[in-house]
Amino acid sequence: MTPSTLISAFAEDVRHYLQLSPRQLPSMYLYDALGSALFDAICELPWYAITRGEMRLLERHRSEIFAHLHGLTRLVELGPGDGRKLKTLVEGTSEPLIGHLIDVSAGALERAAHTLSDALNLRVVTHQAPFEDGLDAIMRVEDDAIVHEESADRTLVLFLGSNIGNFDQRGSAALLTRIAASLGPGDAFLIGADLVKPERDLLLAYDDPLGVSAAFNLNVLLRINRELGGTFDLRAFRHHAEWNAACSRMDMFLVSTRDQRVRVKAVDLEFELRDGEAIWTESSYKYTPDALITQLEHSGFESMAQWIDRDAGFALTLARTT
Ligand code: AVI
Repeated sequence: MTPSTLISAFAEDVRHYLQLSPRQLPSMYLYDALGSALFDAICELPWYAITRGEMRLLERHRSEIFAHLHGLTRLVELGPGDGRKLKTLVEGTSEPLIGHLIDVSAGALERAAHTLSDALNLRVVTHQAPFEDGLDAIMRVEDDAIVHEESADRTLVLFLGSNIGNFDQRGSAALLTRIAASLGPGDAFLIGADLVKPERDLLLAYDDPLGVSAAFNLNVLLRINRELGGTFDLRAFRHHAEWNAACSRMDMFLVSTRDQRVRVKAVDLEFELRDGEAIWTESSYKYTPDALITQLEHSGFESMAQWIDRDAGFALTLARTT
């Protein structure tokens, strides 16, 4: 996808989602350069335990993970973030590996590739693409290799950081099924998922006392103003996070603090927001360990092992295709 295609997809989505009821903005647009930096800051907060919990699990269990995967030559990470998780994992083996990184953001790929540049046993290849397209492209080439070289190379797909949490039930089922379908016999999948925990912990994680989560959320309005000629007054919105127990998810909103009129010039959109009206910007689904395994099983995987960090309430699950 070229940068101009990405911008017009952003414009199209802003126009479409802001006119829904309730108004929404897809969470993927939270991650411009500033949004990504604010998300990195969230990961350092004492109240947001996902990143630390997952790093502990990767460090503790990486040898075991590799012991399950004979003939592994290829790692494919969907959304590698800053690259530190993959680096921590590959430090658990001295075998030479190829690491394919897939992300829509060129900046994120550059950053991850830089972090991984001193992992001596890993050759990094980046793919600026949506997850499914990138994965298909990589596995097509792999198919060629198998046909032409009769190689038995194995692939491990990584989907870490509880990124699965930002997909709704339908979206996550579709993505997991697609991943399973793209893999061959003997290939594997490692997924990190945040677990259901006490509501007060979740509220602190998504509405922290330092206001970093609020800045992360509000930044999407700043982005619309800058890239699409929006007229959002950031001071007239507040961040709100709440636990939706029925759906097992945290929801984030930007709530208008007065009656106001907003324009987004690039898409010729103008609308009224009432005092208290909310724009829904993200959902973060929380799993139980069993629910995650069940979802994997419904998507064409069987679970091989699961490790849980009780302090963070976080699970890493290794699965293979059935
Ligand atoms: C990237 N994703 C897994 C984060 C989450 O926890 O859902 C994004 C995030 N939103 C607010 N804080 C962090």
